[in-house]
Amino acid sequence: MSQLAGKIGIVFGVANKRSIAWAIAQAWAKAGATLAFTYQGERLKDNVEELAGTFGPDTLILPCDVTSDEQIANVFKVVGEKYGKLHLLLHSVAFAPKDALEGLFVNTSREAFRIAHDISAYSLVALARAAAPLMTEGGSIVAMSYYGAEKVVPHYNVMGVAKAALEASTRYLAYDLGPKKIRVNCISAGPMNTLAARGIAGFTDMMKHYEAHAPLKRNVVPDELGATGAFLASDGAAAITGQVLYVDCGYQIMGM
Ligand code: NAD
Ligand code: 0WE
Repeated sequence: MSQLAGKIGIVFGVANKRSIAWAIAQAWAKAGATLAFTYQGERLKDNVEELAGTFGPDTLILPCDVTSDEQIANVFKVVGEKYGKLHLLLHSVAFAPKDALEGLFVNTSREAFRIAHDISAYSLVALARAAAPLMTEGGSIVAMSYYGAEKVVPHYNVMGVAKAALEASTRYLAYDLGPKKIRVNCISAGPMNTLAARGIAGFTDMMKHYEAHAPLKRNVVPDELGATGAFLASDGAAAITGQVLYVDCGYQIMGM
């Protein structure tokens, strides 16, 4: 219940109430953590203020486009000034230009490849590096991945390659930061009906496919991602680092 009491966390990737980041933030807060939030740009500021504001008027809410080294530096400067330390970091951020998720992977442009990797994979490295000096009591860093990192999911394309880079980065970060008692893990979630999934052709059929083929015969619900996020943040996961945990109703084990 209060397994995260006294922990300070920062959440990257809330866009609206359907965001996976919001589900995990709620679980972290319920377990007693004090949270700060970032938003990508002015467009999302009001949304995040309204949601994060439910944790009290004192809640730190800062702008952070992860393509900006300056904005990343500012976030950790302000968190350092306010709390002096940090225990938890959630990376729930991904983006690839829309046309790269539509046609063939072979047609991915140099620029779409760069953008997808910068926002969806390199950002974890940059955030971990900036967070580490504040994680003086140890820490837990959690990032969100998807099965398209390891198997071909039609149209996931360059995002699958970027998620493979995110998962490999998780392992190298776990090695570098392990001596500081900072753990780094990924949650590989089954498909969720969020803003990032909206407008993706065939997404409803994909949810039906998971329902039919996953051992549990259903899709994942946001609270279940929250529960896994809270577990990875807790001392129950004290010996788990560098891993990808599948929270997908078992879909990943299937061969056919
Ligand atoms: P979402 O749209 O709610 O969240 C994506 C977030 O990325 C948004 O908050 C957006 O503002 C942020 N973002 C994009 N570009 C950014 C930038 N330059 N700087 C800062 N933030 C930026 O969708 P979601 O489904 O909650 O996605 C969260 C994470 O979960 C992503 O990493 C996604 O790949 C992953 N994931 C999603 C699913 C799914 O089916 N929805 C499944 C597995 C993994
Ligand atoms: O990681 C994701 C989606 C991330 C994402 C979504 C968008 C939509 C809007 C990244 N970039 C963009 N760019 C946009 O312009 N998921 C795991 C959800 C997802 O997206 C897919 C999927 C699944 C599942 C795309 C194709 C096929 C399957």
